[in-house]
Amino acid sequence: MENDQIQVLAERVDSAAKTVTPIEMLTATTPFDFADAYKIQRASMARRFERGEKKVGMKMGLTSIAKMEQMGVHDPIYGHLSDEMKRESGATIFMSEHCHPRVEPEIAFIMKHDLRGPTTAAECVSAIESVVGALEVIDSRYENFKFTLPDVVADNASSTRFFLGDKVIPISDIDVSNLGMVLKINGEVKETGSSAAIFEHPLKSLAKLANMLAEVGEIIHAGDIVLAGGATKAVHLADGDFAEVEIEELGSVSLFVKE
Ligand code: OOG
Ligand code: MG
Repeated sequence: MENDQIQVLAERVDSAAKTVTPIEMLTATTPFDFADAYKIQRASMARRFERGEKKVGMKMGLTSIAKMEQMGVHDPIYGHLSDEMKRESGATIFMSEHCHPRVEPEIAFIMKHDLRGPTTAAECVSAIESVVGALEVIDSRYENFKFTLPDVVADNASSTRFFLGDKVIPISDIDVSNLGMVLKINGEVKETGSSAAIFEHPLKSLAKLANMLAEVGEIIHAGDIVLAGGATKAVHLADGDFAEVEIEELGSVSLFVKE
């Protein structure tokens, strides 16, 4: 795909996010492959960075084996995180800033050193500083939250907001392989799961991200926040909701939703 076309599609998805207006899938009129989808993602992030947003990390998506099997894919996807998307636990999101937000429980790694693929889950550990619990709010810019995989990649893997818990645990003090989690909305249990659902092991997800980035000559940087991927299905959010996840060892992370 020509660069001009990449820029046109990046503008379309970026302005859908900016104006909170869902759009038709990009591939409905212009089919493209994964390589072009990531170029569109990077071009749309470049527009955000030109407006002053700062990159703070990366996220993995579709890491759940069940979800991947269901969608007939073998690889997860990744997206970019900016400071504009970052919130503290207990903060509020506004429906007016989202098309159709959903929330999912995650865990996040804070990186101590650069991490360069090819690498393995075991090798990744020494590049990590600490682990925190997280909630991610995803909000597809496509009508009805429906998309093909190249579409969702172009849309920066539906990234919109993420919330980090305040319990920061050094990686040496925690085994992240099987942390139980309970997601409640307004006190009602909506999803339960384990960090083991994140690509079988959150460290495997981190290694996979480094390996996918290596294919395009990029790395995970020291200081980056990496969201490892949703541990359960994502749950719809509506005005007035209070969402809270309780994660074994990592404590709780919460958010409010207002109009
Ligand atoms: C894509 C993003 C998925 C995750 O953790 O699986 C994601 C989507 O489902 O809209 O963030
Ligand atoms: Mg996610």
